[in-house]
Amino acid sequence: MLGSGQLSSRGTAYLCLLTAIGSLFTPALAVKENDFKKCHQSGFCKRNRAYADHVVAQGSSWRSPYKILSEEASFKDGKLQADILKTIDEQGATVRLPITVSFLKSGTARVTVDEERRKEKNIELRHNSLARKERYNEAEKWAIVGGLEIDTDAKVSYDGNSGINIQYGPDFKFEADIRYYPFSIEFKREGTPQIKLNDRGLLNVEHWRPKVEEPVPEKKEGEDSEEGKNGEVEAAEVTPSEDQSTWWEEKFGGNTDSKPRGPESVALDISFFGYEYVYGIPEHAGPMSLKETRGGEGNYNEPYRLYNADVFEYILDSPMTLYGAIPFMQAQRKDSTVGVFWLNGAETWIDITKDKESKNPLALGRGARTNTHTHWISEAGVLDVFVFLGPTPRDVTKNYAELTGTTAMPQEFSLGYHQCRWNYVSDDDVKEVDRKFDKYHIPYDVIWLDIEYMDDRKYFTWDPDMFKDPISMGQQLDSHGRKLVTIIDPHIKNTGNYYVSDQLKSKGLAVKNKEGKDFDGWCWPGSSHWIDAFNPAAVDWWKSLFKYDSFKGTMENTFIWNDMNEPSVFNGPEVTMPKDNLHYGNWEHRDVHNINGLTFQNATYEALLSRKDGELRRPFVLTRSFFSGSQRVGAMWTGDNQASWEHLAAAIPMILAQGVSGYPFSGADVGGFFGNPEFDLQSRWYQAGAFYPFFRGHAHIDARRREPYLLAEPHRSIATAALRLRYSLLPAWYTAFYHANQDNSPILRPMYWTHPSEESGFGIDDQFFVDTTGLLVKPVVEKDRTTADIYIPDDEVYYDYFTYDKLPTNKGKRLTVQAPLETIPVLMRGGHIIPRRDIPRRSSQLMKYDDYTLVVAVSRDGKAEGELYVDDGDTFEYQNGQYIHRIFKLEGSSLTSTDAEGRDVKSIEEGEWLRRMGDVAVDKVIIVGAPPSWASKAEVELETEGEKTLVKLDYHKAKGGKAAYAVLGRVGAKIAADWTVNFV
Ligand code: NBV
Repeated sequence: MLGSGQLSSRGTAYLCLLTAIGSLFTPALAVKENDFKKCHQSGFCKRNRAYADHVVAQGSSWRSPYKILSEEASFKDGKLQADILKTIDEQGATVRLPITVSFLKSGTARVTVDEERRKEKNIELRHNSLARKERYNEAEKWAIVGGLEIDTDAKVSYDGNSGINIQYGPDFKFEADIRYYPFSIEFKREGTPQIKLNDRGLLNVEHWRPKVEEPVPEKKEGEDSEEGKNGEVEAAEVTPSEDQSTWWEEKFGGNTDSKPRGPESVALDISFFGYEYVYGIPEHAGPMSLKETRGGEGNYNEPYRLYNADVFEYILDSPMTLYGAIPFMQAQRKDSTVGVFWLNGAETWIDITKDKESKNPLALGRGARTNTHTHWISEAGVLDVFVFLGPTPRDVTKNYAELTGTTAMPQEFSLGYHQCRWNYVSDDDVKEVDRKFDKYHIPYDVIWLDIEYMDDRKYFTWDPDMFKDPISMGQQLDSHGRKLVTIIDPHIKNTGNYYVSDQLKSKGLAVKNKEGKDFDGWCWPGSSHWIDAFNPAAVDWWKSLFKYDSFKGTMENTFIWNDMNEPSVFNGPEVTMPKDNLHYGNWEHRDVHNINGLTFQNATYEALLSRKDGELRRPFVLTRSFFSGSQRVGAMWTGDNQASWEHLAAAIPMILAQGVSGYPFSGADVGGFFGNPEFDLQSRWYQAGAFYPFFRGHAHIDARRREPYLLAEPHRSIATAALRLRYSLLPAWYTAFYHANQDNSPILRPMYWTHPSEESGFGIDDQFFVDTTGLLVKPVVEKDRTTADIYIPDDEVYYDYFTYDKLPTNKGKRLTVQAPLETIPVLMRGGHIIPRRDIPRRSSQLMKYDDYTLVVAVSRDGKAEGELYVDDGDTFEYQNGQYIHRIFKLEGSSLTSTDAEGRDVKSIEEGEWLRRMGDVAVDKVIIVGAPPSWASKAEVELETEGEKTLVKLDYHKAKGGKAAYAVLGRVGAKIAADWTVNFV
């Protein structure tokens, strides 16, 4: 058995090997910033930034080469179809770029721009490439699951030679003003401009052209052009002279990209008028409110980059890319939220600048306002952008979710605590850790196996010496409701006598290199091939591998972790695949890179759904890499962070950014992946982690053992208290996930999201509300800090969650609370009712039929409301009505529980779970801020199921700073039933 800090000889051998791999292929032990491209090292980013600089330098004399042909533009059935002509040379030759502007029933507008010549496959590929000729147009297939119905009621309010104006959306409050030349689209809400596409004229679609050897000969007349010199575009300026050095080939870090289709980037500027704050576009380690990227004090010099990558030991406060990409941005100003979704799976960069109109004398009288300008640059694919006009954060979140889907209903256990490390070295080791948690009365739900559990690094196998009896391990865990998660990555070891590798090759399901042969690269198992999860046949095959009788040693309580799916390729450019690799349908890797992680997690999700015929249970799959839509198939975590206070602090804005970007099921490695956290850091991390939607402790193979029971006192008790707090609040967490499943609202809600009228909260990203519970949390993330300054966004009353102190709050001001090491700053906002389960148990499953406690935080005007959603937490039976959904209300002198959907619960046919829940009761109600008129009462009347009984009331008068509170004990009302408590 291994104690803290010990490693098996096998573990040590791996370490040496990893170090060796590390020195061969840079990423393994310390990746530096320089291993990843900066904008000037990425040809298309550099060109588009130079283009922007040129345009700015030209000032008002700039004439964009893009123009819509007015006579060919037609608006019909909610769609404008037209061609943009791009003038490409001095002679006025043009290329056609078909544009569609569609208005969707949801009130969302969509603008897509393609390129006629590539669309018609009328181009030549270089180097005998097998790649597709078109611009990639299948991102939609992966990201979008609905919301595309066209609003045929959208109507034209102006149609002329210079442009067309369309009214659409709810009550026709939205308007799209499409100008033909210079081409632009301005979106207005109730007459006020909100968002403008091509406001600054940075639209750039790099059209196809044949490679011409130097010196560049004059273009032959008519080449690339059907329109030739028809006079239409004479006024336009030709694209400024540009750096052609990376048009046909691009080198970085010893790798060469053959670029068979030449330059093909798409770029567009998008301005947000009057909006000072923009959020979203994860994944980056920086503040939630996005910074400017064109230099200046406190700003970045680099654009935000989205190019999913295995960024080892990532740096903080940086626009550098990380493991996942969601090209969705929201903009916020007082009482107004809007957003855009740039649907593109290729490498993407986003520049952000802000201007203050107060500097502009013309703005006098209008007050100072700030505009945010963004510049979106993608390497390839069609230009496809969705525009959301709000007006609330909830509207924008909802509109994005209508397109990309909502958070999957989770396995209930996955909201509990997960214990991971690289690695638990044997089945005995796992059993021992499991026993230790019990010995110290620390709850946990899942133990994880990292990459060392396999035989010779081959997925779907077990190390025959160390994991002799995985089933007995699974059974021990199952005996107290616990689960096992094993890691399965997308690279398959390229070795003989390994059925997975043999099948992958013989069935032709691997990603191909540019010659069309199975791509061979290095990952931690050595030479490997990668499953191409874009291929439906590969997904079918993947499913077959997870069947219980195929992946022997797994059972019903085994779930899966997908790592390295950016994909991470140790010897590839920027630790990933060459861009000229080929995927299913002969799309280049360049086209789909950012979607790759999603396809793999999706394949695993599908596989878990079909492990056994007739078994219909919700999968749990954790992913490192993600794209828009990943929220539908599992959780994500923020990758390889470090055991430092800075990383503890950085995780909060990152998780908030995930939430407001449509992927709320997120967390960071608790304790920090690299290094050994000091005890106080680890304690604080458990306190913060208890409020991550995904709560997992994890550690690098070099790190000392740090399971919470190993902590010295008082730290063990501090971590245990944080874990128990998480478990007691599981009913509230599960209800939060239900909300995320309904409309994808963030689980952790930043101030701007809950209080979009309070500008002073827009920049705050170190505190959050948990769903609709009114719990306002500000984890302490600084060493030796014993107080917390909590921003108060409104006039409501706030109580301390633990002491019931009524706090001296002031709207828009910070409240300082004491937060010694054993304390988590958690406030209850008046007006909410929080469901809890107070009996500490070993796992969430063991709490399944426990009674509830309701904590009522009375508002300033004497009211409160709360919600509970609960189902079996495992199957899809909730889709057949097998759930309990209650609304609790304190109003006047009564507290009631009614069905949240007005269902007649008696008429629901009960399955096994619902039947057992019939016995589960509300045991206790704690009313914080109880009115003084209750002081004289010793009993109150409970009315439920046609009967009236008396319930004991304990009243505690307000004392010192403490609010008055009342406790109803042994209430006994059934959780599934309607009931009323009368306080008169
Ligand atoms: O599987 C090992 C690690 C894992 O512990 C970590 O959480 C991942 O982010 N993994 C990276 C692979 C490292 C490869 C050497």
